[in-house]
Amino acid sequence: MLEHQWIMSDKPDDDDPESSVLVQTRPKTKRPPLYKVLLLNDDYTPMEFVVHVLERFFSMTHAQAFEIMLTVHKKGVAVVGVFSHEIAETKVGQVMDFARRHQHPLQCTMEREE
Ligand code: TYC
Repeated sequence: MLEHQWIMSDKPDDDDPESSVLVQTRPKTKRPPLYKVLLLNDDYTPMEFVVHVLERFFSMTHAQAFEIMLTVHKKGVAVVGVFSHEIAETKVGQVMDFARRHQHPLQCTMEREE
């Protein structure tokens, strides 16, 4: 993205450092990156537990949660939400902690969006 532009004087002089100036052409308001939260499949975590996790931490309806759980079960992984870095980290932590407390190997990770 072009955020600066060289403005030359009428009579450019390569030897004179003040014959051109760097000015800002528009304010730099870069949006902070977003992060995908991914849920991974495994062979041991019960389907109902995954559905409950999606309802509880990702505010999905039972039908939405069931559908996403099945996608993870069949494909191995699915994006369950897209958040700021801080919120994504919190969600991952909540899921991992909840799974560990219930002794399920469920894995949840985050990945920066392009
Ligand atoms: N594969 C698990 C089973 O058959 C269910 C499952 C779905 C586990 C999604 C993890 O993220 C997951 N019990």
